[in-house]
Amino acid sequence: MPYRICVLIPAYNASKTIRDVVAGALKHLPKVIVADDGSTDNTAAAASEAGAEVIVMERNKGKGSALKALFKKALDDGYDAVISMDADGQHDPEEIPLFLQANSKYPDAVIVGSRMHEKKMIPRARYNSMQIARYYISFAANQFLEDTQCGFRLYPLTLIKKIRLMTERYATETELLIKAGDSGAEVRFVNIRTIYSGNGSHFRPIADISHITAYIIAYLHIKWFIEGVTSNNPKTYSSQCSIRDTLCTTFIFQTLSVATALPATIFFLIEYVFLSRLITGNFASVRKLGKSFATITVATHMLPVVLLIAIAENLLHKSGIQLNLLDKFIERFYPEF
Ligand SMILES: Nc1nc2c(ncn2[C@@H]2O[C@H](COP(=O)(O)OP(=O)(O)O)[C@@H](O)[C@H]2O)c(=O)[nH]1
Ligand SMILES: [Mg+2]
Repeated sequence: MPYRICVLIPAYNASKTIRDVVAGALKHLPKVIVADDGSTDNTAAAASEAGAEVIVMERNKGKGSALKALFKKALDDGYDAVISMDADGQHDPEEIPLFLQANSKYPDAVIVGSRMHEKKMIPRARYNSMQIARYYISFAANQFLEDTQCGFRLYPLTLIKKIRLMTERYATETELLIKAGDSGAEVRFVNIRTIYSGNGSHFRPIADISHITAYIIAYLHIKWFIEGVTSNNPKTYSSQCSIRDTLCTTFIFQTLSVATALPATIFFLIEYVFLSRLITGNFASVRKLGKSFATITVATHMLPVVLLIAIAENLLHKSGIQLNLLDKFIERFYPEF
């Protein structure tokens, strides 16, 4: 059987752009499936006219739900891998071959588009939050991840089958990277163009960032709790443990995790330093990455400071004073590794 790959596009009110995205993708792969997620414009008709198969979802449920429906469809249709793309023109279909080439070299890896090499093209606040997010998501995924927020990706479906997705909206793509990495998969990157097309965004900065942040912290608390008391155990995710999956998305657990994030890192630091005498190789993922818990603890305690600097810079900016402390601060405490 030949290796089959299709393109998946979650779409919501994207009638202006979906036609070109579908037509562009069909130049490189024979099958494009679009999930029209309760759009109120003619996204579904435009996608279908351009040659895509369209799954129509009655009510808008967000990108995560659409992705889950698309994965299910691709699995049912017997594909081996899928390429996900945004519907709004931010991903250039001409770059699909980059993913195909990477996939032929690394068939078991998730391949993610990275825009981080084009810092100047990304709005500053977005870039800064992406740097902080990737610092923590990298720890959760057991490897440094260049760009954690790009939706242009290739996923082998054998891997998707092993992951239970629990989150909604934009958090699902973060959950995918974390669970793929923490179950032992490799995540590789290909540089893609950064396109901010001015087609608007459905991303709600406060609600969606809070949602993603709460998930990451809840996940890391459970991961570090397990790793703190186990020896040489860096890969902690398995879909067989459904209780853990449920806990990570439970509102009370997420709230408690966020509220205790600062003292919890100190607790983990103590475990990292002292418990390691009894349990050799505890916090295996952190050690494997060549990091110490001391740096994570400092970084986490700097988060309220980052927030204060961001607020101060904003206020000063409004009074005409341009200050640029934040970028250096973030590079110092949330570096690449
Ligand atoms: N199916 C579905 N897709 C969505 C929804 N919101 C966003 N998307 C998809 O996710 C992509 C990125 O969303 P967008 O709002 O542009 O976020 P941004 O590019 O990160 O600012 C869009 O191009 C759509 O493909 C939604 O509610 N439902
Ligand atoms: Mg967009």
